[in-house]
Formats: sequence, structure tokens, C-alpha cells
Amino acid sequence: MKIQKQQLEDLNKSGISDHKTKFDFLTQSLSKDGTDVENIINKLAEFQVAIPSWALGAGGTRFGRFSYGGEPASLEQKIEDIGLIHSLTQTAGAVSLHIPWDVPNDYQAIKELAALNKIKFDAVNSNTFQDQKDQKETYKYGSLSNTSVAVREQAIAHNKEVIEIGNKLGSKSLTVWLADGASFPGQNNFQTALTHTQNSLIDIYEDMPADWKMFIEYKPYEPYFYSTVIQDWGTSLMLANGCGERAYTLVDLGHHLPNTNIEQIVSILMLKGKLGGFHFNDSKYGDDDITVGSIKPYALFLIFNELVYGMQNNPQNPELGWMIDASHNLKDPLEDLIQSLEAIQEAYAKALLIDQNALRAAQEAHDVTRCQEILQEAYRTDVRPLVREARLKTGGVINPIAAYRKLEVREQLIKERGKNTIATGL
Ligand code: RM4
Ligand code: MN
Ligand code: MN
Repeated sequence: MKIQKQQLEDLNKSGISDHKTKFDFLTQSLSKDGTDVENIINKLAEFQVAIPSWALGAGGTRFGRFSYGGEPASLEQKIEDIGLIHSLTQTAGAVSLHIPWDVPNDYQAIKELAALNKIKFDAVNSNTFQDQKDQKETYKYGSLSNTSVAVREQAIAHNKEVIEIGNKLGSKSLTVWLADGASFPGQNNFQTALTHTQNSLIDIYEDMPADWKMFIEYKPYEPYFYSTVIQDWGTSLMLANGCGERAYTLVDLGHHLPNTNIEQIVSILMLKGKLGGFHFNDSKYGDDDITVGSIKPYALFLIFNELVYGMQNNPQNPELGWMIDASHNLKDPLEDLIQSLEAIQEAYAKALLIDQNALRAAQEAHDVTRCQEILQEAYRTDVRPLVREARLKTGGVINPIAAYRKLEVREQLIKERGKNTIATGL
């Protein structure tokens, strides 16, 4: 299925006058306070978030998986799905591939299809948390950290192959998330596991083309229960520093223990020029991977406040690789992704509204009440007219979810692909 430009224009006709009224009203009141609305709209219009190739079908839990009709059965169909979301939102202009779930058969054809859908290839992800059919060694007891040389070599070789695949597609970064860890005290020697991991990562790092970056993801638990080798941002940063300049920490919102102050982590990593990638999702308890902004929208806003501050004040930090890392058990994956994109844009817009100078002055005057007022003034502003305006400007629709339903996208996909297709992934 492909959405035509004319369809988008028709969809916008009914909502445009209501949008204009709201947008003009908001612009007027914001401009009075000295906000540069145009600048915010441009920033929102530029902001692109990669969609992971594994989030387009139904996800599961260890208890089961309930499939969703019309799931993409191939990489081509996954790219088409992202193209659909992108044409409605103009915010999803990239895909992040997980290898070997999504190895292209025909590179040229995939590249052409992606270009046709205006999709770029973002970070490629390696997978050493599952054993593959024809694989010699098992990752049951770890991969890059394993005590066995043969296992480590196999895992290193896999990462190098992922770099090669990504390079052929035009990716510029590798994301390494390790499941390595232990489920029982005494199972692993912490020091040996970390040393092996560092050496393996250096080997992979040295294999990357000179313009590539490595993102090292951390996670406190799961799939193992007692410990993970890269449990937190400190460990990730230590490993990144051990690899070199082009290795960075990746923050996945769901990879923190309850109540961790993620915004502070973001801030410190950017100060050190070491925040490379970002995975959006939301959670209540663990790595729940649910819709961005569905549980803790204020926390997301505070995180964006630090991201915006860092983007404005930390030239030492590279441009970030943004990605949604979510899994969809109940909702239509495409609708869920659209909701996530909307939440990200909203949090970003609100953070851009914060009067940074006033905040700094209030901090210096130790006016704690004022500090909170400044943050909450921005947070309480309904910024949706700004997000809609940015979408309109770039050729998207005013209301993507309504448009998705009106166009009966899912029904069409089911007609084209059938009810029982299954997407690769988790
Ligand atoms: C992990 C982690 C990685 C993702 C896998 C599928 O929990 O978030 O980023 O590649 O899940
Ligand atoms: Mn992740
Ligand atoms: Mn995760």
C-alpha cells in the first residue's frame, strides 16, 4: 500500500481551519513572551526518529504472542510500513536493522525501495543473544564476555559482519546490546567478564570504517536475573572510553531500575561528549517497551530538557542517533509507533519552550519555586498546534492516527498480506 500526496491533502482539508485558529492563538501568546515559534517549528520539522525493523509486527512476552493481521513478512514490507508512517508524520525517516533478522537479499533493491520511501539506514544492531540455526558455538553463557575464545571470536565475527552489511546500505553506526550476564551468584567472574567484553569491543571498534560510531547499550537485568556485564551507564562509558573517540554510550529509557534519574545521566554524558544514541519507550516496571509517553510523560519532558540543553551547549557531543525501541503486544504496531512519535515531538516542543536564560537566572538566585514554575509553565502548554504545523509544513497530516484509520491502512495491509503473516523479531 502506498499513500498518495492527494490523499494527504484531502485528509487535511477538513481539519485545516480548526488547526489554523489554534495555531494562531498559540503563536500569538508565545510570541508575546518572546518565544521564536518559527525556530521551534523548524526544529520539529527536522527531527527524525528511526523505527526499528523489529517493532512493526506484534511483539510477545515469554508467556505468548498474539499476532496482528497484515504484519510485514519481509524487509521490503517493513520498509513499506515505515514509509506509511513517515508519509503521515514526516518524522520517521529512518530504519534501524537488526541482524540477522533483517539481512537484505538484494542490497540495491532495498536501497532503492528505502530511497523511494525517503527512509535512511540508521544504526545497525548485532544479535548475540540468540543462537542461529547454522551457528557453531552457543551464546547460552554469553558472547563477547564468554570465557571461551571460540565463542568470543564467533560473536566478534558476527559484529564485523553486521558492520559490513550496514556499510553496504549506508549506515554509519553499530549498536551493541549484550545480553551477557549471570542468573546466579558465583556463576561468572565479574572482572574476567568485563575484561573480555572490553577486548572484544576494541576488536570490533577497530574494524569499523573511519566515519562510523559505536553505541554501547546498557541494561541492569534481563534476560539474566542476577547480573549483566554492561549493567549501567558508568560501565558503558568505561567501555566506550576504552574503545576510543568514536564509541559512545546509548541510553534506552527502559533500561533503568525504577526511579533512576535518567535526565541526570543524559546531562552528564552530554557534558562528557559521550551520549551517542537514544532508544525511546516507556515503562512502569522494567524494560516494558511500551508506547513513549504513555506512563511517564513528565519524566520524558525532563529528559528532553536535558537533551535540548546539551544540544545547545555541548558541541563536544555528537549528533544523536534517535530510535524508538518498543514492542507491541496489544495495539496495532503502526498506530502505536505513530503515538510514540507524537509523544516524542510533544516532549521535544515543550522542552524547546523552556526559557533557558530565565531558568539559569532563577538557579543562580536559588529561587527554587521559580525554577519549578519555569519548567512547568512549558510543560503545561498545549504544544500540539506546533507539532501539527511542523507536520503540515513538511507534507504530513494534521492528525496521523485519524488519517491512518480513515485510510483503513490496516485493513488494506491485511487484504494484501493476509491475516497470518509473522514479522521477524522478538
Ligand atoms: C534489548 C535492547 C536492544 C534491542 C533488543 C531487541 O532489550 O533494548 O536495543 O536490540 O532488546
Ligand atoms: Mn534498546
Ligand atoms: Mn530493551
